Amino acid sequence: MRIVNAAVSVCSPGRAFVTVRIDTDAGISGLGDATLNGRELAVASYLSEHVLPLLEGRDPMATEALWQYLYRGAYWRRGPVTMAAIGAIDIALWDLKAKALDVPLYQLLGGASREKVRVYGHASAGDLDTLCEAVARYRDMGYEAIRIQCTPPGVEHGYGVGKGDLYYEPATPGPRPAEETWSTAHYLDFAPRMFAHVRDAFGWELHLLHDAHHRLTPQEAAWLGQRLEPHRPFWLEDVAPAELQEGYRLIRRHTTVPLALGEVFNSIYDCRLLLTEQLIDYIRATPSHCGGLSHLLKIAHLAEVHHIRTGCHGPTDVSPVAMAAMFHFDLAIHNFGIQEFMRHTEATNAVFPHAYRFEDGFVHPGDVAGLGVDYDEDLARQHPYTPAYLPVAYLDDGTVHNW
Ligand code: GCO
Ligand code: MG
Repeated sequence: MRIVNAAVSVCSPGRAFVTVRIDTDAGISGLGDATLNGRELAVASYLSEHVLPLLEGRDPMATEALWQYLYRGAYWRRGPVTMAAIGAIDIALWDLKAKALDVPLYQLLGGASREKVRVYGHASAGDLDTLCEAVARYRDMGYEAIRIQCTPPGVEHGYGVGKGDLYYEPATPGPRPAEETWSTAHYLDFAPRMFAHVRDAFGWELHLLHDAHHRLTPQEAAWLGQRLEPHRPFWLEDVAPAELQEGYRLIRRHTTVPLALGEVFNSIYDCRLLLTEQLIDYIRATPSHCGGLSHLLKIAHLAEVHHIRTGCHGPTDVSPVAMAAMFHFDLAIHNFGIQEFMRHTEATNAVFPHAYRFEDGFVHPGDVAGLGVDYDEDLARQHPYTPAYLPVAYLDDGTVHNW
């Protein structure tokens, strides 16, 4: 079997997605997701100008050799654009390989290590009572694990707070990013009260997660971790930026709160120290941003040796193609922890019909050969690309902060 064609397309059924399709002379095709929120066209052009033309005539079953060819062959290593491009090709090749062998993809990743994949949903609101209503809604849908986000009083914009009941979309269409203001002092005062309020209302029946979205320093994160310990969060996510991996030593020394990190990581080198020194508990790297399944498997195996579990990033800005790749991966690997599952809109699901199914707080990837996802290209063409940016955050004196 040989690759005869590889193409990339960008569409916006509610939000933007970058999709790769690889075709073979055997009539089998594979799909990959190259979406990089707010930077979609950079990856699309990296693919169409520099990567896709290299694939024609190659053996699509040689997933590892092709990965190394694209990674080492570029000379310029790593980075979000390169790794999203390689990730999309890799996911498409695994889809193709599983279709060629007529098995659901998880069978090639070790087979099922569990019956189903535990996912967490997103409850968010502008005040605590509405937050509890959102938590109850997710609980009633069967979720056992729920992320709680609430705008702190005194903060103009809270990140992670959805605009509708079930859908969360941080990027806004337009030629420039939205501007938001942030106050760490107000947030630190509020976050422990938010946990206490939700625990009072729901007791210990739910796993509660929370995302600090890179807004704190390691010292502030340590302070927060200590105050959240009595409420036993499932995890505290992205408490501080992690370019300085050593910074997490300080957080770790001061709190036992479980730490999750890595949704913006694009290679194993972003987390080598975090994993080998056991500075985190959950690694959030995701296949479409981190070199595909071939590379993510290596990260997961290194994590396993160090008692760290996975918790892949699964926001709306990852298409159903990469979501399916995660569900197969989650079902198969031993050190799976939890999977983020933000719901896509109906418009997105119509463009990417899929076999994975949510039931009572768990997802199963389905038993269709390959990933179990299709791409309706005619429908996709009816949703032309709409540029959108993630917001930029400022402190109240005008200093740029981490969004
Ligand atoms: C999460 C994330 C996302 C990001 C988004 C940026 O935990 O799901 O923090 O909501 O903000 O993926 O593109
Ligand atoms: Mg996050």
